[in-house]
Amino acid sequence: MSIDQPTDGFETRALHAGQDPEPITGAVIPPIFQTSTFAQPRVGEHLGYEYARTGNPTRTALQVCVAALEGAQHGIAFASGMAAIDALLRRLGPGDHIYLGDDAYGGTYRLISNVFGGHGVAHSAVDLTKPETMAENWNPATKLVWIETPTNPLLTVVDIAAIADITHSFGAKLVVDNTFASPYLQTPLALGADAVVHSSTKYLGGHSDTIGGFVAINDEDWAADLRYLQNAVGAVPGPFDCFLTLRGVKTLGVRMDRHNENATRIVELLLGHHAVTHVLYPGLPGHPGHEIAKEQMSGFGGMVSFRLRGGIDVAMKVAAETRLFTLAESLGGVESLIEHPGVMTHASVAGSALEVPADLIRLSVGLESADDLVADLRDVLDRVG
Ligand code: P1T
Repeated sequence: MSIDQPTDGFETRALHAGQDPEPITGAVIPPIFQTSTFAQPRVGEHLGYEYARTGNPTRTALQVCVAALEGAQHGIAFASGMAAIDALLRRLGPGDHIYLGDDAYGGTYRLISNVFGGHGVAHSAVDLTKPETMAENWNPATKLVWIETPTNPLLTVVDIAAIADITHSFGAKLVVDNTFASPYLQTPLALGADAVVHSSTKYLGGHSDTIGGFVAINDEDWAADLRYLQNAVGAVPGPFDCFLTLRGVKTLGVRMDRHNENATRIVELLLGHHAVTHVLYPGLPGHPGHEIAKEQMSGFGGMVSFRLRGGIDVAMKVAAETRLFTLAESLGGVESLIEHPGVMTHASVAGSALEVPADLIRLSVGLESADDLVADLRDVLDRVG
């Protein structure tokens, strides 16, 4: 019998799902099967694996584990978050339409508007905090609704269950990008989403040392299409990347708890600082999505955004002058990062409905000592304020 059971708790699944000891040697950790191909005993017969684009045991372990964390029947790993998003969007063809929220990762918007848009797929960016407006103006060509919650970078929270109901009432499918929350804080399939996508580069991997993407899904036919694309297109993660991501996943729960705690300390500092005009964090009682976040999340995460008195010049200075918060794109790693979305991660949304404020700073609050992080940020805010 497999050592993992669907009824096990989150941390137990993180450590054991898909990770039975390796049968030949007893290796406790799934090995890195660094091979491109697998010997076959006879023509037309194989031992479960033929060619490593099609399947690799290290990738299988990761797929089984993260699917178990999302409460999904199927997990499909990709070479990056964008590759996973691309595979899901391939459900759309010329003449189809997709709704996405008016705040989302810039790369997702670029792929939908420039790449799929160039192939005849239309999109509308809408305020999904008011899903009834989308319902009233529903475009009948819509096949997919695409949401992030909390969103990147404004940390807007949208009601997954409400949007799932609306989407399904029109016969469309709902995809939730769960990168910011991670399955430890939020499981969208249980709230009615049809597919969950991750940049596993972020909290799942957790150590800023690998790029990866993931789809968790229950729909059998869609899962089969995605597996077909995994093999036919070939945007698959290598075995070492799968190993690193799976190693990261083992500590997801304890990391997320500490991300939550450290982010709360940073939010307290920002709320009390005169250089700051707005603090965007779903854990704040005054956040417009706080009540929904309390319902659909078990914690508010490690991402904090804020706006500065003094506009873009001050924002650029703050982003460049912290000691511990490293100025860099990405998020979700153990170390703290700071960035200016308007110029960095979200440059591709400039001039669109998704444009972000020029005085916005985004923090990925890491696991350093909270006192040190608070002191670092306070120092730079005091200097500019
Ligand atoms: O970078 P990649 O693994 O391809 O994932 C793309 C992606 C998808 N979805 C969300 C919500 C994301 O935030 C990202 C990547 N985001 C950054 C690199 C960033 O700094 O925001």
